[in-house]
Amino acid sequence: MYELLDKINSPADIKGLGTAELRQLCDEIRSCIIECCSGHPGHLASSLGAVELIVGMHYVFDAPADKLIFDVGHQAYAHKILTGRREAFRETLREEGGISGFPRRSESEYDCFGAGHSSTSVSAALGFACASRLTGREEKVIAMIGDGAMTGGLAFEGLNNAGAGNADLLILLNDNNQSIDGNIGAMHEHLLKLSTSASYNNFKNSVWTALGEGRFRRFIQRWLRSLKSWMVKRTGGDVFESLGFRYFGPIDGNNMEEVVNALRRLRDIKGPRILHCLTLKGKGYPAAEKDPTTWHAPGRFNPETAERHTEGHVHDRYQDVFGEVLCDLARRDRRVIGITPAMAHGCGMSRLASEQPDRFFDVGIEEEHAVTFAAGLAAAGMKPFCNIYSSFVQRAYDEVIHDVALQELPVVLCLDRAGLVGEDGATHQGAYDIAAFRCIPNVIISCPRNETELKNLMYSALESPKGPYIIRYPRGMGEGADWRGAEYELVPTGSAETLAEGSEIAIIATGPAVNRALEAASGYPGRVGVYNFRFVKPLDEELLSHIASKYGSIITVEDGSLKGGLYGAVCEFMMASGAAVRVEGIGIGDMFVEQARQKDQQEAFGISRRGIEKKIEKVFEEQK
Ligand SMILES: Cc1ncc(C[n+]2csc(CCOP(=O)(O)OP(=O)(O)O)c2C)c(N)n1
Repeated sequence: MYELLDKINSPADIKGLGTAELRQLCDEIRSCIIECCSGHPGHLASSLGAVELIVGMHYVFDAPADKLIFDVGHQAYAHKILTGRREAFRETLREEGGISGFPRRSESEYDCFGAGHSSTSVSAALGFACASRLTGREEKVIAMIGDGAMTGGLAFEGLNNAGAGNADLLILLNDNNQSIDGNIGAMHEHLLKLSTSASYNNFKNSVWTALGEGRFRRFIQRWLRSLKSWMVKRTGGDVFESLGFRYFGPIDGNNMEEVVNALRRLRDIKGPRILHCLTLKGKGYPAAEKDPTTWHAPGRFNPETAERHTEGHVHDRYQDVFGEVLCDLARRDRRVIGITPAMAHGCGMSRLASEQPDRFFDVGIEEEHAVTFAAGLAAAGMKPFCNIYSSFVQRAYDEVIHDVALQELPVVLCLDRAGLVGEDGATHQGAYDIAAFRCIPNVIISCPRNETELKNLMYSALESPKGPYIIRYPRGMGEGADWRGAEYELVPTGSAETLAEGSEIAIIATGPAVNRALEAASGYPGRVGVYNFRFVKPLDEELLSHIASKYGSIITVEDGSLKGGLYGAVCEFMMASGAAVRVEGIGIGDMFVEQARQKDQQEAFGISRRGIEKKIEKVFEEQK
């Protein structure tokens, strides 16, 4: 079906190709990515933009001996296609048991370092470079990082260490001038300035190559430095050179010839060096070029017409509720601020960005900074709503403890994508937030069971004088509650709700799983009670004591880790109170959860009507 691509089974197969053939290969890889992503939703635009850079890396370097490390890893589809996974990629991308959307060490020897979260590549590459030096291996180490990922604090830490240590490391900066939304921040401005001083850099690099080794080169190098310092005044300074890297570029990262020439030149230079490559996100698919934010991860689409298939949302998504309620609260209270680390579109905060731009802050991929920035705002009397995906807040653990909880600052931490997330797989599961934060003093952890409860918890969090006030809710569609029609109601902190009284088994559930518990319990009227523990911390201890005195068995249900989660909390309470009650838990076990459809993952852990029914039957059976 693809004239060239079908013959490529490993990077060795591209080594003999000429430039025209490499260009054709890039076209075929693009078609393959578009065809595959149209039916297997994935990260389309980023992968399309990086094709020439990846082909160039495999052409010039010798993986797997040479180490190619991808930041985030969502742009690495061409790498998967070239490294013996073409058919599996086409047939199983992001499916259960199939090819991951990110590099994975367990998937291929060519994936030397796994990813999914941003800004790790420089540090990981430095690790490889140091190991290579210490063991006397000759391998080259190349990290590929986007301009968005380069804004993350971890990337700066890596640069700081690598530049000072004179590490032998090449960084390919894939600068498409976009994160998911438009990229932001001072580093972004700096890259723009560097791009516009391209003529100086081209001049410098040609002189460097033409001179060869020797004293004359060193003299010219000094002269170039003075020229650079003049340029520095004009461009605002080259941060990479100041950090000890040799900066090359910018080059056109979608021009195959330029990419190969630059990589060949840089392959044999030693030391920390960075090649600045300008690319077009979505390259080769007009709809994605035009709107890279929507086409970052567009879902299923018709490749011919670029018509996107809506996933049949019959109800509003939690993200719609969050976005609208935040705007409404911001209209009512001037102290309300919205903060997102680069996920405005995904979390629903774009609405606030257009309605109240001065109270909206996209801080870049900087979860740690987002939390401490929110703490500063709260200390100064504002009411920050900081929205972070559950798995990304793991980055900001210390900031939540040290800057927010310790000072009891009223920061509202909205954790989107809590629970099982589906096809993004193990790196993105929002499984650990309850367990991670439950042990921290002063933290309030809430989980709305539906859209209206999310609205009311956001309102209650605004009214709370103390924090951190965590509201965790899942990815995607709500329960169909009439949240727009409902007036705001204050939810007392730590209060649970009795939804059905029973006599034999009590189901203590949190989040939307409460509704599945109600459905399951409806088959056992009067026997199975259902309690909505919308706060996992503080726990409603009065209600728990009541439950302990009334029931012989408890089933907890949560879309999160059992260890340290609601299950852990209820067990601790029952042990401490000496209650003679048995506690069974439904939730995520002690394992990383791989990619699959979100519904299938929930079913696999029993976080579903059927799963809860099964557990009820098991408990009844064992009670006999
Ligand atoms: C720690 C962390 N925060 C947020 C994200 C979500 N995320 C995935 S890709 C991306 C944008 C990355 O931009 P860039 O590095 O420029 O790559 P591009 O997609 O533009 O090629 C973001 C914010 C993440 N993966 N990890």
